[in-house]
Amino acid sequence: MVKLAVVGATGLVGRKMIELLEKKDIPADEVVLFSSKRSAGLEVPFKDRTLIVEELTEEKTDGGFDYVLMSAGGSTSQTFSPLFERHGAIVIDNSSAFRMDPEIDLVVPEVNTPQLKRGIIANPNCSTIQSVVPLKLLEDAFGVSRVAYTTYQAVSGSGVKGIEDLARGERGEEPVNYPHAIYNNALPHIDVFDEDGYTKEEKKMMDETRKILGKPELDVTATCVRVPVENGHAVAMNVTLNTSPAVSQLQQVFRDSSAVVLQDDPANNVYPMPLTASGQEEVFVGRIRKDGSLPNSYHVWVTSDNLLKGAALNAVQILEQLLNRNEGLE
Ligand code: 11C
Repeated sequence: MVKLAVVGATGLVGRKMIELLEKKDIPADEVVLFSSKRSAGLEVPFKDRTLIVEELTEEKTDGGFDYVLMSAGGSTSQTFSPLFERHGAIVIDNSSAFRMDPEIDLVVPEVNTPQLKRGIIANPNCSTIQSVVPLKLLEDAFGVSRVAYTTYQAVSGSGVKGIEDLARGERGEEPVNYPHAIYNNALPHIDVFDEDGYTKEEKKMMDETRKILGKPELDVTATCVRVPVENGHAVAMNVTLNTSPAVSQLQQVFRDSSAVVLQDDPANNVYPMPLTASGQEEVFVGRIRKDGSLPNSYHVWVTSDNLLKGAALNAVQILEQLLNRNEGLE
């Protein structure tokens, strides 16, 4: 008997989580949907029934849940994830609230497995997830000593508010969510600026990459940019390896792996794009070439659906990992 909760069930990521639970036929005997008071009462079709979204309160965390998929923002997670944990659930949290806590696992199933010192597992930032999947393959094959990221991030990463601002711009209206128009523009500004000039999004990519790969000394830097794309993040990675393999060897590593899809035939205009990644579950890699300006260095272009592999799908894959592990114990 598995009892599952989805918190933030009416948000962009929460809705994708519910779709994936159904699509992947996750063996949950009971599913309870939670939201804030504002969205409580909404009806959500799930399998052969209709679920009514409930307001999450402290008392309801004691509902006998085995697993909780949490996508309700940092402050809600800070309050409710430890309560669910205390009542015996394992929480898979999509917020940044616990990611860098040394006791908390930060998991991408293709890369690492949870140690479960705590009953909270953090789901990484979307642009980090799609980057570490190909990086781990390069790390295992050649060793990675440095990575510089430049991101091209879709407005859906900001939730419905971001999509609304893009639509406002198309209609010639002023933005509400972003400090400048996103339509016909590119903003080198995601999340707030730190004192050293980096944004929190850039820091997340740097810190989370080191933690997930288990390489605290890895040289990582990032520039994160919001672009007027509705859905699907792209990341230009400049990677320095420990050796100097041929480009064809990198391509072969990606071709041989089920964790990524290689799309690298520029002569025929084949390369990963947000438009073709959107709605898909995979991480796509291409435009692989040597960077002659630095020893052992390569360019790798990566796209993925930021709401799926970048958020809801990765969380559901962590849940599948846990359920399979429990099955193995029986
Ligand atoms: C964005 N990456 O595109 C962000 C969204 O820490 O999970 C996800 C923020 C996070 O704006």
